[in-house]
Amino acid sequence: VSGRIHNRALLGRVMPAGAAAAFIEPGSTVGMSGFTGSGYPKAVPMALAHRIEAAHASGQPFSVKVWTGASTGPELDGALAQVNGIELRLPYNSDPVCRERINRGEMEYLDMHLSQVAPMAWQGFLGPLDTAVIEISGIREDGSLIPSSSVGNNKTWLDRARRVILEVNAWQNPALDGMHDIYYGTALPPDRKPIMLTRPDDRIGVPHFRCDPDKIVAIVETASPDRNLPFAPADAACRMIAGHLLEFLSHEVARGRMPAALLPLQSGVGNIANAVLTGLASGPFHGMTAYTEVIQDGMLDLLDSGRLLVASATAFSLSPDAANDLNSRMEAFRNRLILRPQEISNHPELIRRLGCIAMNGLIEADIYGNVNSTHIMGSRIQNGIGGSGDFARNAFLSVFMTPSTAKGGAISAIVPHASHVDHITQDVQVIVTEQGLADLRGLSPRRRARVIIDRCAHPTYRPLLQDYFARALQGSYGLQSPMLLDEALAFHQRYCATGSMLSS
Ligand code: 0RQ
Repeated sequence: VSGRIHNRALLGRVMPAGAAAAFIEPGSTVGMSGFTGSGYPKAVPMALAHRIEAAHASGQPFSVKVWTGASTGPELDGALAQVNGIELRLPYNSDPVCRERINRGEMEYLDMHLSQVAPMAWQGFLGPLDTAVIEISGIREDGSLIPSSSVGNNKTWLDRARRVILEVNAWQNPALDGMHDIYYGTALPPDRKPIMLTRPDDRIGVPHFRCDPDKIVAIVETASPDRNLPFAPADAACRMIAGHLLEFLSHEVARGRMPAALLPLQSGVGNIANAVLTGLASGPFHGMTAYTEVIQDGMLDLLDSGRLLVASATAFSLSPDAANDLNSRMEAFRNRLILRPQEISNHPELIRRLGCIAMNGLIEADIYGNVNSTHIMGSRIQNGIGGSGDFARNAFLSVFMTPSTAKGGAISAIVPHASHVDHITQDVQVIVTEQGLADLRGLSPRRRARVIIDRCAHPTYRPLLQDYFARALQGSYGLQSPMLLDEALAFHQRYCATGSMLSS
């Protein structure tokens, strides 16, 4: 026993993962903790996967619907998808086994704005929640729960589920206690009240989850690390993207359009977003804050550099080295990091009030600035929209970043027409590639097209895009956003047919 369970009555409910997983019925809905590879349950989902596998081997159907905060880890999404145990998954996934199943049409996937998941669960749109499986770092004497390395939708799953299974993970640092801010003031319309958070470091809630002890049917003790992939070292393209963006932000400060400490930063997932944060650590800005979803390696570097004063998020998303580093120095960071429920970290009201600078990755952007963050060639899901929509629409400044090409140059990230749209042109103010930065604010669609093609497209694709745009100006049905209907997706068609968007 880890000594992390201080409530005597609940000590009696400790059991092995297999016994806990037996509470989960075929066809039921399970709300799991976990957000970008942290704070997800690690033992019960594996035990459930074994149960499912055994059921399938004896010819019994067995699958569950899985709701989470965002992506989790191989012991959850990977293990359950491997045995074909997930009927429906929401709201964000980056697991490769799940991705394959989704793209083969074997798994339903509901890709949702992360801020909307908890409210929709409360509204009842998603159906009933049977079981919550939540990783925590401890149970207090009074039965309240100490959250672990992500908060995500845990508060909502604990409140809404008929029964609760807890995983108490002794790997999680005890110094996490006190870092969380769980807000219990949300309500459904017409009873919603303003959320009184006006600075990224405001605390508006309590440090622990409440949970009706009668609903807790099982507690499983674990001691396993969060599993995350290391970030790739920043390559030349990443560094150039970061350089263009830092130069632009300096310019905005010089023009008096932003304070010298910038505005609260939001940074998405992925290598480029991480490289921008690393760049900021040696840039000219001091006294920065972050109001974001995930704390990745670059955010810790920024805190270490002293440039970033405080970061508010819903989860850590760290490489194994950074996770170990943070774990060894958690005390030092405790007062500068706040983890909140994702409906608060991503709340449109708060993002708009604080005036965040949103910085997210993209799959492709079209010449008018519509952004596709999720689908390859219009139909294959990569990850999901995640929180990018929550932030892009409501931010003070919405920036999207990408290398100008993918797959060794066979794909242009700038295309005549986006094959799928997650962020409409009105929600996209700046696009950055290693080629340059397009400031789209105040520009009409035709002007946007010229700037995006000239500043962001790769030189190999620029003439093709210029040629398309010139002909669209001649042959389009209307001239607000010129388009050749029979050619708009020709880049994508060519890639699917030949493996390259370049014409032969
Ligand atoms: O695939 O690994 O097979 O080579 O997409 O691309 O260039 O490594 O970039 O890691 O920054 O991810 C949009 C996916 C970018 C991410 C996306 C392929 C590319 C590679 C990854 P391989 P990179 P990144 C906060 C905000 C949506 C959610 C979001 C994302 C892989 O940023 O998921 O913003 N965003 N959340 O080869 C074909 C293209 C491609 C392409 C990239 N045009 N065509 N493949 N790739 N562009 C966090 C949360 O919400 C939780």
